[in-house]
Amino acid sequence: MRTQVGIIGAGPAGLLLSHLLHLRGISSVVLERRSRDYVERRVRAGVLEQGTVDTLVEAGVGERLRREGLPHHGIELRYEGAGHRIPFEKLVPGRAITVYGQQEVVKDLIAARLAAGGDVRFEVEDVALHSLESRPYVTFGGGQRLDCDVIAGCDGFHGVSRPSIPEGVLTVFERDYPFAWLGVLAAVPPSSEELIYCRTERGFALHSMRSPTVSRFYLQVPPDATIEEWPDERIWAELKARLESVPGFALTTGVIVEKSVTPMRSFVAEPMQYGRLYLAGDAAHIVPPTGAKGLNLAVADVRVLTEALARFFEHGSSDLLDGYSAACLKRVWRAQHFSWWMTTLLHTFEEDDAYGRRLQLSYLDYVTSSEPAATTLAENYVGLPW
Ligand code: RFL
Ligand code: PHB
Repeated sequence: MRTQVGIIGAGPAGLLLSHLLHLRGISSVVLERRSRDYVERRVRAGVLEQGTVDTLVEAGVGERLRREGLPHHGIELRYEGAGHRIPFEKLVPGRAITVYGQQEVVKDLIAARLAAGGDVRFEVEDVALHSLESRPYVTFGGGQRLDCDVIAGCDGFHGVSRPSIPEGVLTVFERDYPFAWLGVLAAVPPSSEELIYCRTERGFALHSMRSPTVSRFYLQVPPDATIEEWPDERIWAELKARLESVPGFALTTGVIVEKSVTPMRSFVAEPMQYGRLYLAGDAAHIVPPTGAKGLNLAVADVRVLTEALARFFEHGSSDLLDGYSAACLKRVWRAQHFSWWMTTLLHTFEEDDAYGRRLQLSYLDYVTSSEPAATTLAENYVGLPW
């Protein structure tokens, strides 16, 4: 088999890349380890930056997103018994975020690829990358071979692409946090119109949503926490203890339909390319989800890669491809800083002394009272221009 771009992974990065390349007349084959059902059900991100929404709409895969996505013009920071709104419409006029589940984006992209006759293969085993310096190819599924001009490693943090790069090429920058997030999807109407980022002495809590009838919550938990330790009653009690910290706020409880524990980590591998292999999305970098940036960064990478590949295939010039990593890393590092900053601002750190807590509260007071400080948060949150 032969294609122009062999894409490893059918997450948002791989699927969007395949779709954007198709629009530019460039062929690709997507190889995904999991089943279609699995990737369409995997509950993850929910906050799309304006630029991500625009990208999906312009690419013709935003019809349902426009109909069902929930535009948000602010978020609440809640701490010390009070809520403080960060008003995007005032601080960053004309820019907002849209709440729309990642798995809905994935469903829309898979449907678009299949409708256009795209080659997306699920449940593909034993993917291995070869000859990355020139004439790259991919082997998989007991003896099958895919020859390509270029390979796009879009297989997430635990994929095979990044580890296929020879030792000594990549420099890794990382930070682990001494906590994890317990994510919960519940069939209950949201108790707030906007997202609530809540700092308490018991730990961080986030109230998000998916639709007028489905809510999404996250709780800061110990790094080794397990689902078994968190029966539904305990989750609701803890969410109430953290979120019901302002007068008059009552959390609607009900049926929990999904829960999972996610480690919190910051990670960047540089450069994001080696020979004819280009990494995009979580395969190259991870942010803690507090800044809601991971999916948006994956989309930003893929936009840059599409332009670079279009130039390569249309004009035979590899100048944009050569500069791919450098072009992406500026945005990547901005998002790294923002996500680290939101995380350290809002979580409790066990080793924290009273001094550290005072610093957090002082910065929260600053962000919620100074317009320039609030604008810094707002413009990073809604997403800096491409
Ligand atoms: P993905 O989505 O991990 O997709 C990679 C795909 O590659 C497949 N794969 C393989 N296929 C073939 N062979 C192999 N050897 C393979 N190994 C892996 C995998 O099965 C998978 O289908 O990476 P991608 O496309 O780069 O997308 C990145 C996003 O998924 C991620 O950054 C976001 O989910 C992060 N994130 C958030 N991002 C936001 O922008 N806004 C948010 O609000 C937000 N909230 C979150 C999040 C991530 C979370 N978790 C669970 C990590 C909330 C949470 C809780
Ligand atoms: C979500 O709705 O899943 C979500 C929202 C905001 C975040 C992270 C996740 O910062």
